[in-house]
Amino acid sequence: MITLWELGGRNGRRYSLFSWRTRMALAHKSLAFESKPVCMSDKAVIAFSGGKTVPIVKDGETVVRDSWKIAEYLEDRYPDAPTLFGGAVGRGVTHAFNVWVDRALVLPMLAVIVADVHERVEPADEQYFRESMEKILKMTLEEARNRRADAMSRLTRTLEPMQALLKRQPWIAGAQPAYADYILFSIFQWARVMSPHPAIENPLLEWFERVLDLHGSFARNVPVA
Ligand SMILES: N[C@@H](CCC(=O)N[C@@H](CS)C(=O)NCC(=O)O)C(=O)O
Repeated sequence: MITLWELGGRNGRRYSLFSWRTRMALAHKSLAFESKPVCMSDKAVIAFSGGKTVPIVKDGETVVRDSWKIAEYLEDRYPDAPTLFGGAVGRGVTHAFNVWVDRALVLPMLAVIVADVHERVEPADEQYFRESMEKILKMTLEEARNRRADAMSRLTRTLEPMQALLKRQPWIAGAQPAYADYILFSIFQWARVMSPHPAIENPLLEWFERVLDLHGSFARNVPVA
C-alpha cells in the first residue's frame, strides 16, 4: 500500500494542487493509496522526507518527494500499468509542460482564489498561510480579494493557448488522457476544492468535466468548496 502525505483543509478537503497531480497519477495506474493529511505549518511531521513540501509518497521503503519526481518514480516502478508519459519523448515534453504550468499558471490562479483558500485551511494553518501567501503575492489577502477581477483577466489571458488546443483535441496529451492532463487539471481542482467562484470557461470547462469523470469519477467525489 502506498502512503501519500498531502495538505488537509477544513471538512476533509485535500487542497494541495501538486498532490492532485500525484492522486491522479495513482488513479491512472490503479494504485491504491492511504492519504495522510498534514498542516502546512507542521514541518515536523514531514521531516522524514528531508524537505518541507508535499506531496510525499512512501511505497514500501522508498520515499519520494516532489510531484514530478513521484510521477517519474511511478512510471518507472509500475511500467505495466497504463503509461503516464507515453515514452521518453513524451516524458520530456510532459516535463516541459509541468514547468510551464508551474511558472505561468500557479501564481495567476493563486491570486484569484487565495482569500477563499484562506477561509478553508485548518485553523492551525491560518496565520502561516496568510503570512506566506502575502509574501508571495506582495499584497494582503484583503487586497487580493478586491483585485480578484484583474487576477481573473490575467488568468484567462494566460489560458488562451489551452483553450485553442482543446478546440482541436480532447485531451492535453492528445487522443488519451495522461499526466499532462493531470498537471493542468490540478490548477482547477485546487480552485474547485477551495473556492466557490468558478474560474473556468469552455472548452476548458468541458475538458475539466471529462477529467473529473475519469477513473470512476475519482476526483469528482471529494469534499469541495
Ligand atoms: N515542486 C513541488 C512543489 C510542492 C509544493 O510547493 N507544495 C506545497 C503545497 S501545494 C507545500 O507543501 N507548501 C508548503 C509550504 O509552503 O510551507 C512539487 O511539485 O511537489
